[in-house]
Formats: sequence, structure tokens, C-alpha cells
Amino acid sequence: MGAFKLDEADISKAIISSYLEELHGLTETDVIVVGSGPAGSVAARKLAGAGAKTLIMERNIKPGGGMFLGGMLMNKLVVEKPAERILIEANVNSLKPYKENLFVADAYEVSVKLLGKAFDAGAKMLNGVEVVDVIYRKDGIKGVVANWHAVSELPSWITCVDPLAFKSKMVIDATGHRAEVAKVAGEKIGFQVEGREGSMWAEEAEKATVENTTEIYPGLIVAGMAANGAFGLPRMGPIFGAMFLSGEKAAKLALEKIGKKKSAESAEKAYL
Ligand code: 48F
Repeated sequence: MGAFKLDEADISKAIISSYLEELHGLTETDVIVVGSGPAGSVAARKLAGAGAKTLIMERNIKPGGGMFLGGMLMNKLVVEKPAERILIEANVNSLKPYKENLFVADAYEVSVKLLGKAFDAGAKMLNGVEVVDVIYRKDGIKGVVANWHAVSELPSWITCVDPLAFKSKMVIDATGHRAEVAKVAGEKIGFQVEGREGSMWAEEAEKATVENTTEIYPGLIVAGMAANGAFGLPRMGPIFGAMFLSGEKAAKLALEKIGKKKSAESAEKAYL
């Protein structure tokens, strides 16, 4: 290699200091998006694009949720009108018409481009981090409680590893089928959350996803499959249009709540 020296301790210090400095700054944000699947990544892109300080928390090591896989591990992603607009905006080159109102694209390309847009817009992500609870006050939810996902895999003889709290003005539950954040909040605070979607009915489920993208409790919005899981509505299987549109709607609702409605509108125009 060249004339410079590589000190292993410097490499470690670079990781540790930059990570911890960033983590420190992420303890208070505008919006926490839990889950980096299709709904979460589109929501994060729109929020960050409108100037909201946005943190994605993802339990998995890799981001993307079900969007990376398509269906039955076959990595083609199906999307229906009018949601293909979101993939066109993200410059997805593999997007092709299939028939009538259906389009197909490469799931990997969609995933990296949508996530890339979110990061380009300024969203930050903590991966390997699991949201296990929420912070609440009498007037609503004020953030989340999280731990390393690896902690949940520790043997039972290790006693309580306390989580850390991350405050935010709004939380978006984009955790997928089990609506995990809404479920735990509902159980503990005392509001009704199903936490499991119904059987498959693609057309009905796609409509329901967008309709039920809503503030389920003050400070907490459910998006994507979590919007169906929270209310026990049907599943749609591997079609993704409603996930993308739900992410957009969730971001819009959150921006309105945190007083960035104007930024939401200008960000929307900038995409088109
Ligand atoms: O499951 P996922 O892709 O949710 P989505 O955005 O999209 C659903 C579709 O992928 C598909 C479908 C129709 O198109 O039915 O399933 O609604 O992404 C959810 C992400 O949340 C993470 C999980 O690892 C995944 O990447 N996640 C789930 N629970 C937690 C979490 C948690 N408690 N803390 C942090 N991340």
C-alpha cells in the first residue's frame, strides 16, 4: 500500500466516536420511523425531504423488510397503478408494465433506490435495533424505547439489560404484519390493537392499507402492513403499491402534526 500507516486503534476510534456522536444527536428527533420496509423507507424519504429530523429504527441487520424479497424468495416486486409513480421518481430502471394496471420491477433495485433516496434526503438509520416499548404522557406518545436486537437473543440467565429511550414528536409504526409498536402501546396504555392481519384478499387489503394509515393514538401513526395488522384487516400478499402510498400518507400526517405542512407540500412538488 502507499506511504501512510494504518493504525487499528484509529479505525476503531473512527467507528466508535462517529457512531456515538450520531447516536447522541438521535436521542431527540422530529419523527421516528420503526421499520425500513417499503412503507417505512418511503415515509422516511418524504419526511427527511420536507426537513423533518428523521430516524429509522430497524431490527434487522439489513434494511428493506419484505421489499427485498418479492414473493417466496423470488425477488421481483409487483406494483399497481398509481403507485408506480413512486418507483419512477426513484429512477427504478427495471420497472416494466406487466398487464393492465400491473408493473414489475427488480426488488433489489427498488429497495436500494428507495432507501438511498431516504438517506440522500437526510434520514438516519439505526440497524440491529429493536423497538420494545413507547414513551408516553397523558397527551400521547413521545418516542420509543429500544434495545439492541441481539439482546433479545441472550440466554435467560442474563438478567435485565435495560433499553434506552429516544424521544420524538411523532412515531410511525411501519413494523409490518404484527404492528409491533401499536400492539405494545395498546396493551400497556389501554387501546384496542389487533396485532395480526386477516387472510388474503389483495384488492380489499390494498385499499384498506391506505385508508387505515392513520394516527391510531396521539403521537403514533400506523403505516404499511401495520395499518392492516393493527385493525385485523386482510393481507394482500406480494403486491406493494399500497405500501408505498401508505408511507407517503403517513409522512404527510406526521408533517402536519409537527407543523411542517408547507414543507410537505413543497417536498411533494419537488418529487413530481
Ligand atoms: O414487513 P415490512 O416489509 O413492512 P411494510 O413496510 O411492508 C409489508 C410488505 O413487505 C409485505 C406485504 C405487502 O406488500 O405484505 O410484507 O409494511 O417491514 C417491516 C420492517 O420492520 C422491522 C422488520 O425487521 C422489517 O424490516 N421491524 C419489525 N418489528 C420491529 C422492527 C421492531 N420492533 N423494531 C424495529 N424494527
